[in-house]
Amino acid sequence: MADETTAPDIPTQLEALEREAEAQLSACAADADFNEWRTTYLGRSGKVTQLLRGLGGLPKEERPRIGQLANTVKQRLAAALEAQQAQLRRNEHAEALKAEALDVTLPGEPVRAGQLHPITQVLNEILGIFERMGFHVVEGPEVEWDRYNFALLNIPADHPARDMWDTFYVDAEPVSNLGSMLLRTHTSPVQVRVMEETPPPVRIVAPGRVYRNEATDASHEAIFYQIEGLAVDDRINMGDLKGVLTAFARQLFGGKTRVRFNCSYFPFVEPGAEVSISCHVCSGNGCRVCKQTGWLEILGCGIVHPNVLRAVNYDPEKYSGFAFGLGVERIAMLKYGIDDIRYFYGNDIRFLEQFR
Ligand code: FA5
Repeated sequence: MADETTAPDIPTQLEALEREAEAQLSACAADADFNEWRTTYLGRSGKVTQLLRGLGGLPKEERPRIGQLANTVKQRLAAALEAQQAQLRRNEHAEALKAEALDVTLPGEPVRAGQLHPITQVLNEILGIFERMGFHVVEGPEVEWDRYNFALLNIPADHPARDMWDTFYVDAEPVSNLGSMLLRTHTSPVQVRVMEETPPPVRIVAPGRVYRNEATDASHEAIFYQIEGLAVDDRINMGDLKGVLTAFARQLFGGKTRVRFNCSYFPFVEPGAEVSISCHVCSGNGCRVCKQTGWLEILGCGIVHPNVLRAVNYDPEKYSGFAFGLGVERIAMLKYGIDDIRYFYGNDIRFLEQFR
């Protein structure tokens, strides 16, 4: 019978099919290949199943053996598929790891370190100079009362100097002995606050932000920094003021700097002066920075007015003092040859980075 003669071929065919399937499997490299392979060999109408269709023609007693053989082949192929897929996953994982591998010998990305703002740097430098001369650093409020910003500094309500120091007022009811609440126009109120609290001798510098109701231009900001200085003791005179400020200017701008005192007017000092330094760019010969004058103005100063001393219950017959107030941005501009104050607060990193 035909079926009888084909029966011994089934195991041989199974073996050949298994070898073919294994060869094909080893060439599979992606999920799609595996799916196709599974359909071709193990699917419901795959090659193994098709071969088993011949089982029906086998003698009855042969069928279980051949059927079992076929099942074993199927199981082996299924196991081979799983193993091959797992191997592929491992290879992919290893490749991914390799791709992500970090070469620790490569130079690192530089960390962008921050820095102090140029105004903070100059402010610290100025304070350091005065601290080494024995001045203490103190601070006062930026939101002030009329009393401290003006009245106790010998600037009564109708004084014309108020126009020069016009400011921004806080929308609050004036308080009887303090007056209106405002943003301070200078650091001079700190003088008064310190003297109110401390008996002489006093030697302080007071840095801080001040506010003015004015249009900005190359040398004016509406918000800027000042440093106030105050020394009160018995027998303090103009010579002390000149000595301290000359020493300060030479430390900041160089030992050859010449210092000039011109008469000036501030209601809270008498006499008052404006201090200029010889231009450090042209050594006083005249250039663009000093507008050909050879001199650069750096601050206002003077001998504390007796009215201010009286207002804080200091006896002007016994004590005297000097005071000064400088603009930090203006000093920084002179020190670094910057021709527009607005660079400081323009937040342009290319400008700020130059002060590392
Ligand atoms: C005053 O503010 C006085 N309180 C200074 C003083 C203190 C005099 C103690 C006597 C005794 P003045 O308004 O001139 O003075 O300002 C002082 C400094 O602040 C100026 O020399 C200048 O360097 C700076 N400054 C003034 N206005 C501006 C502004 N709008 N922008 C930037 N800096 C300014």
